[in-house]
Amino acid sequence: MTNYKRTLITTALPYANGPIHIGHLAGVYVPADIYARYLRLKNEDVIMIGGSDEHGVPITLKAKNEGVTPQDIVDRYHKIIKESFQKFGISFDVYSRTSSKIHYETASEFFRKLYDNGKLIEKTSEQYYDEENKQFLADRYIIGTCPKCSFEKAYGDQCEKCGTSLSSTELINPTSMISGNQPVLKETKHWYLPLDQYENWLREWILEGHKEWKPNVYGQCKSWIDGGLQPRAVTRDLDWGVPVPIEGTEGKVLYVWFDAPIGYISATKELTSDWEIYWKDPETRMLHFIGKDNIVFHCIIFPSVLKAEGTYNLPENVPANEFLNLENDKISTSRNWAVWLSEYLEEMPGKEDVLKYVLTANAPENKDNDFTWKDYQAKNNNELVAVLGNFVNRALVLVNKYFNGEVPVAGQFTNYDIEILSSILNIKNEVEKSLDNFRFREALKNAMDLARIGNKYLADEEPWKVVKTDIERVKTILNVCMQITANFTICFEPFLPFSMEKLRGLLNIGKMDWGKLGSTNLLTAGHKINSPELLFEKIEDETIDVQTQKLINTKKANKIDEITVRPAKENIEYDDFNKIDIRVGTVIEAEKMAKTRKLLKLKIDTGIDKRTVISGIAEYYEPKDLIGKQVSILTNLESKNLKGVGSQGMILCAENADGSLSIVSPEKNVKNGSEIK
Ligand code: B3M
Ligand code: ZN
Repeated sequence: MTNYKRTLITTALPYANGPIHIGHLAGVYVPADIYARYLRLKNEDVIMIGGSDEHGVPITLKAKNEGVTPQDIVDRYHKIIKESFQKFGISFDVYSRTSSKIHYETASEFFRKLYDNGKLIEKTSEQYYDEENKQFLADRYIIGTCPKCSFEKAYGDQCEKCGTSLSSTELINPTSMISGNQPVLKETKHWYLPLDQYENWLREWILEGHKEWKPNVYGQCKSWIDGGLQPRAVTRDLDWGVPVPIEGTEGKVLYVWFDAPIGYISATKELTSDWEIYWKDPETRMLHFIGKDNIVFHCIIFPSVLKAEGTYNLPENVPANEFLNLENDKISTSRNWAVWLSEYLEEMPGKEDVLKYVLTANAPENKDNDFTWKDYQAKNNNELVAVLGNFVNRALVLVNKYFNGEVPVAGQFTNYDIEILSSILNIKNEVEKSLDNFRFREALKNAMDLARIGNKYLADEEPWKVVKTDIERVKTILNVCMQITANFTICFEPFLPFSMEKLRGLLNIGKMDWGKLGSTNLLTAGHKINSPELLFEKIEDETIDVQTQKLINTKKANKIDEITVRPAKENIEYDDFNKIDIRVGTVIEAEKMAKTRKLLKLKIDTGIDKRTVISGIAEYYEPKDLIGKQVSILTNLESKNLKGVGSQGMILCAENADGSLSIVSPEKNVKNGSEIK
């Protein structure tokens, strides 16, 4: 669409059941924000919509686990998410929520219109029901054995082990997560959108009409359409959500994926009474920014809903991204494997733009990509500091030093000067071309080329040497450098808004339109700038080590969580147990056994005697830390020869998931020789 009057940008509504992490940012919010800021700089009519998705089973499940209400959960996370987006500088025009009154009205009206116009079909089917709790079970409320891979904790809609999507009736030994009982099948009535009837239209609209969509998006649409579409239920038996607006449907709500995209409309209503021109005027261009797991909902299902309603625009493009991994592992909320935005903002204050930069430079645009803290550090130090920051700093320092902070007058330009100045316009064109095609990492790279050109120019011209012989020439060189610097404030504004605000402060100038980018006279001679300050700071290893250590701790904690507890052993008689003689003793000597990695030689005062015990705990305990420590010792074990030393007994240890050992000691000090029973 080349002739559009305005743009409506929607960003996927994050579930309000957890905070935002870098995967969300890289996939959706950073690119959407860059794009919105770019259009605003061009003075285009644009609005960017966001909000929390507050319905759905993940929220009710979390509430149940914590023993609070779903409303408590969404109130908590909506606040956290909204605040961290705001601090991070994601420039939503409105950040709404789907539990709002306006959304309930909008979603119910929408459903009602489809229902009244006969666009939905009514169908009764058998679904799992928990008789103890008297409720139908959403797919996520049922676990059982995966028929494909035999994983015992597969969900009713998907096995997270092998990735197969399932329907709950396929599970072997289905169990209700609410009562723990086996659910029964019971008839229930629901409303369906007959997607099969939209298949031909979708084929034409997307597969014929939108070949320009990103290959990952187009490809997914094609495989869904080619695979044949089935009617899709748009209601659920659940007590949290927008109630189905039909008489006699108690206990039924709209399916979360039916109401959530309508949340974009509700949010627009909340923003402006002119909402209809953004949704219905054919000269409005609608763009959905989403992650790849949301493609089918935004390209197939929601457009079919809009088409069924009949008066709304369809999306013009859906620039969905692939996934971002973290240190070579899939980001996961349940495993706490993420960099959380709220924590980042606290632990790395003033580094909002650094994260935006790294996430854009590494954006998972065409394939999954990886975030690592080492790379974060390298991009900050080698690019933001050494290229962009370095040029700006040198230019500002020299103007302050030689010309008292006044932009000098340019004299006769050399060919090289002219070449440099005209490259700004070339770069503008490149950045535009990339942004217009949603290629954000390429756009950022193009913008960085301007900083590279500037650095090379300074290195070639060496004004700090020329100053000794030709001050007039230095004036020209630094005038050129100041024009480049002023152009940065436009060119980098969409990507690094906080830093460019700071740079404008240093240059003592206001915000300028995108149209001015490329101008070689943004700063007139004599304009007074402020004293220089660093735009970006080097990030030291220690800072990065803190972050990587956090991830190492998470890995450890997860490993311990994953421990599979061995089944109980067979019962024994008390008399059998009574044969075992376990005493409390104190370590009185400890040393490493020569030529072994694992063994310590201990002398234990058992209260009965003082004896030598060889124990395989050398990797987990320092000998000196053991002296004086009370341990549990199995005393009547047949003595054993280990590496030529007799061991009279065994120190009892608990074995961790990672195989490490932890000595079992009495909780309070007791007399040596006390029996453990
Ligand atoms: N809440 C799913 C997600 O976070 C969902 C997006 C809704 S967009 C209307 O992946
Ligand atoms: Zn499986």
